[in-house]
Amino acid sequence: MNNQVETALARMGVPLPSPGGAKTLVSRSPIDGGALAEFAMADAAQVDAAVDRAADAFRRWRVVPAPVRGEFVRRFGEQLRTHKQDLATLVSHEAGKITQEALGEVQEMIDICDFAVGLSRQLYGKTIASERPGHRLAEQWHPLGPIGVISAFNFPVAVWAWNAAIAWVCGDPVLWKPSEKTPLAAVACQTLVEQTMAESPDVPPAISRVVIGAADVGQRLAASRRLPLISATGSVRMGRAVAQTVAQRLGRSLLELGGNNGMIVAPSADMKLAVRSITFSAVGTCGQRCTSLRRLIVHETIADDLRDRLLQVFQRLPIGDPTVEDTLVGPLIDALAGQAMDDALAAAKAQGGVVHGGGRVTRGVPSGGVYVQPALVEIAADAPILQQETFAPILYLIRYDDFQQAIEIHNGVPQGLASAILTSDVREAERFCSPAGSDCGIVNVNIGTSGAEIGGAFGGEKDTGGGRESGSDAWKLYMRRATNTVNYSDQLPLAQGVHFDL
Ligand code: UN1
Repeated sequence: MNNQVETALARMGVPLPSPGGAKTLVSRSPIDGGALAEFAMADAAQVDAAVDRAADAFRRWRVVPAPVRGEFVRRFGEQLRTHKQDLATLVSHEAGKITQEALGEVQEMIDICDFAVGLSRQLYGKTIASERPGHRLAEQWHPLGPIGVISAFNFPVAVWAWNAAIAWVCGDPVLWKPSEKTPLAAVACQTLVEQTMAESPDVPPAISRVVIGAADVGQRLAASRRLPLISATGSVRMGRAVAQTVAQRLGRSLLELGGNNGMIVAPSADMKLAVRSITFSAVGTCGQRCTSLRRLIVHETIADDLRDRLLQVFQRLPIGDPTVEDTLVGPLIDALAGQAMDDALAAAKAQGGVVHGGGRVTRGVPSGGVYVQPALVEIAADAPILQQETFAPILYLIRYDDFQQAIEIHNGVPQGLASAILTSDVREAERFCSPAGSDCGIVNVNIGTSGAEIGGAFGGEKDTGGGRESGSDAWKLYMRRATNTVNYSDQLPLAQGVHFDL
């Protein structure tokens, strides 16, 4: 195991796993392919036992006052502040993120904890004017039950935290199945939770559990009637399978799936701002965010200029070991991701695309990792490859001449997560934000597609799955609403003026 990882684990007090049982999972660093740790995979009986314990914990946790639950989340946020650097080190080594982005991911966890603490005193229900005299009509929000969280490798800790912090203040225990590629970061988070619990006697320990395993563990959670909500982040394929299983038992699912995000660059765009925002969105996290920019829809009058500026920047991007300061592009997660990138570029070429860059980087990078030169591909709007999201730094450049056509190209894909327009024309900006504009869940003006704040609701439409998590009123999905009608009179008037006289 790597020294930096060992030190970070020791500083956080993470016990090194000692896997028993037949099936184990080896976590490997995308930096050099080296093994980080080996974990036992949960079998069906262990998953069921974890669900049972979560269900028991729910009975106790749901009656703890929400502000007291918030106090626990506040302390967990403090613990994250103390270990921000350590956890970020694990994220860098296990997911391949550059230090700045790994720190940003942990900051996102801290931010959602702060948000959830405030929320714990604001789980408001409405009081509604009753049509009947002497009646009070109001709604209350109650804890929903244990929640299953299935997360992806690319945000190995933050997306769980969005769910966990909100679920906990809402009164729900959380069972977490992390990506098979990032179990170590999950175990470290669980350790920090347990340390917070040691000083919180009100908290039933089983409100937080990690269950490590492959798709069968996710499916077992999805099928469990005792988990009223499954929140899943990952591929459209995974989301479809989970959603069908959850729907079968009429459970609730919150899905955050593929992005295939687009940006329109209008003639009036600020070009300096364009180059920075496009580059961060397209190559940040090596193009492996759900929010990564994949389709650049550029007005034909500025397309050549913007292409040249981007190519210049792409050519001198520092690519390599993500833990080295100044690196801006780390490795792809694994060899399969490298293959997917190669396949997409070959398909783009076959469909008439002009490919710039996109090759492997082998010099000045650690051996054993998959390091790539980001690709820029000039291609026609109707190329079939544009319909598909590839989790790699490939930026397709499409030319447009008419603004309405640009919006149609933009919306003409199955996914609908993040979108952006760069323009100084207020009419274009507002049209993009209007009901006839972008059909995505995230619609940005003069910033890139990635890097959303936690305060807004996060998620998207169409194949992205329709879920919203993180800020705003996403908390409502983690609670059940009870509508109360209380008659404090000595009469029994019926609603809708119905007479039913005995
Ligand atoms: C994801 O890629 O699943 O908006 C989440 C962003 C981050 C979250 C991305 N705040 O890029």
